[in-house]
Amino acid sequence: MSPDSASLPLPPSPEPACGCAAAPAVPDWVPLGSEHDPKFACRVMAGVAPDAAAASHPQPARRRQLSLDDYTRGVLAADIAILSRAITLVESHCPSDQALAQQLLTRLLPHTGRSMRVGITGVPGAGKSTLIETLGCLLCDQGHRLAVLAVDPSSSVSGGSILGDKTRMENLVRHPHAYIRPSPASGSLGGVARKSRETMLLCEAAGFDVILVETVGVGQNEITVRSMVDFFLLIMLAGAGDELQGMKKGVIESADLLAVNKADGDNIQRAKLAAAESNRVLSFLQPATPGWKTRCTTCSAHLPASLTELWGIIDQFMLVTRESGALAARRERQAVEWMHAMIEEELRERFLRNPRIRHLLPDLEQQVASNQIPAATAARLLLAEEDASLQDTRHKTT
Ligand SMILES: Nc1nc2c(ncn2[C@@H]2O[C@H](COP(=O)(O)OP(=O)(O)OP(=O)(O)O)[C@@H](O)[C@H]2O)c(=O)[nH]1
Ligand SMILES: [Mg+2]
Repeated sequence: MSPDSASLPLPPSPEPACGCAAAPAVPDWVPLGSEHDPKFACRVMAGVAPDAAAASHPQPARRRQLSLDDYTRGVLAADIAILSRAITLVESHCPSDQALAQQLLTRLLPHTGRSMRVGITGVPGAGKSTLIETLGCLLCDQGHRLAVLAVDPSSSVSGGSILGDKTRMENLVRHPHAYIRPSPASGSLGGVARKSRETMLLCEAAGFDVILVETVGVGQNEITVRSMVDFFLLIMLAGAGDELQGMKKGVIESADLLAVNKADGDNIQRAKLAAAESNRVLSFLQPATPGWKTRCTTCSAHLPASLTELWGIIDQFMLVTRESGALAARRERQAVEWMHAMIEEELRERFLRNPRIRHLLPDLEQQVASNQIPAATAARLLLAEEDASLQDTRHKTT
C-alpha cells in the first residue's frame, strides 16, 4: 500500500445508480468491516447488470461467416467485399482460416494466371506510388482492371510508404476498375511475401488483368518480389551520374527495365544522361530474362505520354516472352520455387515451435555468441534434439 493511500480516508460506498444490485457481495479476501478502514485501499463496487452494459455499448453486428462456396462464388464474381474478406482470410494466422484459405486457393487456381504481373521497385521516394497512380489511371481508362499490392514488411513498424500510398493514389483509389491492397500488417518478409503472392492469385481469380506489386528497394524485398512477377521494373533517380554504383548488382541484374524517373522540368537532361550511363553499364550485364534486352529509359508521372511509352515496353515484353515460352517457363519455375520456400518456412516454424527446442535454444545461442561452441555444432545439437523428440512422439503413438 502506498503511503498516500494509507493516509486517505475512503469515500463512502456510492449508492447503486443502476438499481441492479443494492449491496454488492463482498469477496472472501476482503477483511470484515474494511469498508471504513482507511488502511485498506480496496472498495467493492456494485456490478452493472449485463443488459444495461449492452445498452450503453451496443456490440457491432457480427459478420456472417462465409463458407468455402460463398468465398469461391464471390471472388469469381469479382465481388470486392468478398475478395477483401478472402484476402483477410489468406492473411490470417489462425489455423482454421489458413486451412480454409488453402481450400479456396486450390479451387481458384484454374482461374488464375491470366494477368500481367509487374513488380515495381526503387529507393524510397523514387516516385513509385505516384507513377502507379498515373499509370494505373491510364490503364483503367483503357479498360484494364488493375490490382495494386504492396510488399513492405517495414510498414507495420513505420507506417511508412503504405500510409503515403493511401494519399498518393487518391484518384486510383476511387477508380471503379482499381483495387488497392496495402501489405499485410505484420510479419516477416517471407510471411508478408507469401501472403502477397496468394493475394495476387485471388485478384487474378477476381478478373484483374494487371497486377502491380510495389516494393521498397531495401535488400531482400526485391528478390522476393522478383520471384512472383513476370516483369520487374526498377525506378531510379538521376543523381551525380553514378546512379548504379550504390545499387546492388543483383537488383539491377534482376530488372527487365530501368527507368530514370522525374524526368520533367529542368531535370529532363540529367535524367537522359543518367539513362545513357545506365545503358552503358547494362550492356555488360546478363539480362534477367532470356531473349529480352534490359534497357534504361526515362519517365515522369507528370508526363502521362512517358508512362504510355513505358507501358508499351512492358506490353512488348509480354508478347515476346509469351511467344518464346520464357514467360511460361518463368511461371513454372516460380511455382516450384514457391513450394520449396513454403516447405522451408513450415519446417522452420515447426522446429521453433517444438518445446524441447525452445528450451535449449537460448542457452545455445548464448554459447555461440560467446564463442564457446561453433554455430554448426549448436545447429546439429538442436537438430538431433528435434530427431529425438520426433522419435519419442512416434514411440508414444505406437
Ligand atoms: N517532379 C516529379 N516529382 C515526382 C514524380 N513522381 C513522384 N514525385 C514526387 O516524389 C515524392 C515521392 O513520391 P512517391 O511516389 O511517394 O515515392 P515512392 O517511391 O512511392 O516512395 P516510398 O513508397 O516511400 O518508397 C513525392 O513528393 C512526389 O510528389 C515525378 O514524376 N516528377
Ligand atoms: Mg510508395
